Parts: sequence; structure tokens; C-alpha cells
Amino acid sequence: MKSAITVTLVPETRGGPFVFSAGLADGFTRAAALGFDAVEIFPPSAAETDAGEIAALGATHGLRVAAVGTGAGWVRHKLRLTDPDPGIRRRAIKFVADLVDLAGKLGAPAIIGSMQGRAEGVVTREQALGWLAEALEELGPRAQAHGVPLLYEFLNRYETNLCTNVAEALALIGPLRTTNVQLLCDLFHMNIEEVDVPGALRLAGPRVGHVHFADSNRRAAGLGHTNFVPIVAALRETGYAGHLSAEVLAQPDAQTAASQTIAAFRRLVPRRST
Ligand code: LER
Ligand code: MN
Repeated sequence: MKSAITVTLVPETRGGPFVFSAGLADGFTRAAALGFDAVEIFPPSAAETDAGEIAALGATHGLRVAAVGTGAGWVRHKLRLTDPDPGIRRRAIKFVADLVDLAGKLGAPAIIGSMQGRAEGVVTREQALGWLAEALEELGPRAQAHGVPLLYEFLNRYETNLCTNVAEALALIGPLRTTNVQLLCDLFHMNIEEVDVPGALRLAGPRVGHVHFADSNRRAAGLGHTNFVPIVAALRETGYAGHLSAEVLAQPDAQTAASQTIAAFRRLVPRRST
């Protein structure tokens, strides 16, 4: 397993679960200084993001891009893949597709998290899940063309009512024609929703594609009450070799959250183990 830390490029998300928020160069420099393997980037949109700059910073600092978030489509533009308006659904797919391409150029997967929206008003859960499945069918092969998976993130009940746990997420992605969708397991959401987090990770098995490495209170690992030992053991059992990516609050400050994260990662994943 590899370590990663989040860098947001969207000022509106300050105060949210992103560690570094003072620009790409700052994020890469700080991540490299602490010895992270990768950064996870939350960009405002593909058009406003310079893939060349990211690739150059990665090469300079010896860092990979672990994943690219697409939630700015919701935060900034109120686009959702399950909006009742077909025009908005189309724009939402385009927004994500452009970020799938940007991430793909960097060898990274894009994440569908808050862009999934929720069932509300005239939209039933069944209808919303149908639209979400259609979007995944379109975007999964697009990611595949770049040789990367598409990550679907199930969220806790306060953020969606579509899929809130591994079993529901597997029921969504299992029947798809595309086999290129993998699950993003966010340990903060799972702490709220799962009966048994290690058991849920074993259930997800080879479909675990990415992990958001957060403690029970969404602070850095070790600053809450999650026991990560059986969680990491379950991930090892499934053969997971991807990132543990710190999507956590910058509390008490970004630097402390980052150094706490890397210390916890090193305790849990000693060098030369996977
Ligand atoms: C939101 O709570 C979250 O976990 C993000 O990763 C989704 O975009
Ligand atoms: Mn997350």
C-alpha cells in the first residue's frame, strides 16, 4: 500500500476534508518533504487545471497522482449525475468526462463522489440509481481507454441516499456492463454506516480501488477512535496495493494533519510490506 495526501485547488472547500489548500506547488512540496508517495487533487474543473504543471511537479518531487476528485462540479456548478433535468445530467457527465481525461493523462483515476447526488423531490431512488448506472456505463470505458479505473465512492447518509455502504455499492456496480468501476472506500463514511468495517472491506474484495484514510471524526488517522489495525489487515487480505489517501480535515492545522497521517501510515504499513 502507498501513502497519499489531498490537495484542494478550490477555495470554497477550505474547512472541508482536504489537507493542503495553498496551491499545487505548496501541496507537492509539503507532501514530498514528509515522504508521501502521492497526492490526490481536487481541481475546480478540467479546463482550469494545467495537467502539464501537475506532471512537472510530480516529476520534480517524485510524487504520483493517486486520484482526481470531480466534486467541484457539484460545489461550484450544482451539477449532479442524477438531476431530474436531462440537460444538467448531460453537463454533469461532460464535467466528469473531462476530468477522467485529465486524470487519465496523469495515470490516475477520477472519483465520482458528491457528483452522484441523491434521490429527492420527483426523483425516486430507483430512478436516480438508473441514471447513475448509465453515467458509470459511459464513464467507465472512458477511464479504461486511459488504462485506469473509474472510482465510485459511496457516502454516508448525510451526503447521499443512493449507496451508503459496500453492499449497496456492489449492488450498483456488480450488474454494469463495464467492469472498470472500482469502489472508493472512505473510512470516515464507513465508520458511520458499516456494521463491521474490516468485514465490509473483505466483502468489497478485489473491487476496492482506492481508500480515503480518515479517522472516525474525519481527522488524521490516530486523532480519532478508529482501530486501523484490523482495517489494514483486511485490505492486505484482499490484496489491495493502492493508496491510503488522507482526505481529512486540516486540524489542528494542515502540517500537523499531514505529519500525523504519515506517522500513522508508517506504523500500519512498515516499509517492504504491501
Ligand atoms: C465527500 O464526503 C467525500 O468523501 C468526497 O471524497 C466525495 O467527493
Ligand atoms: Mn471521501
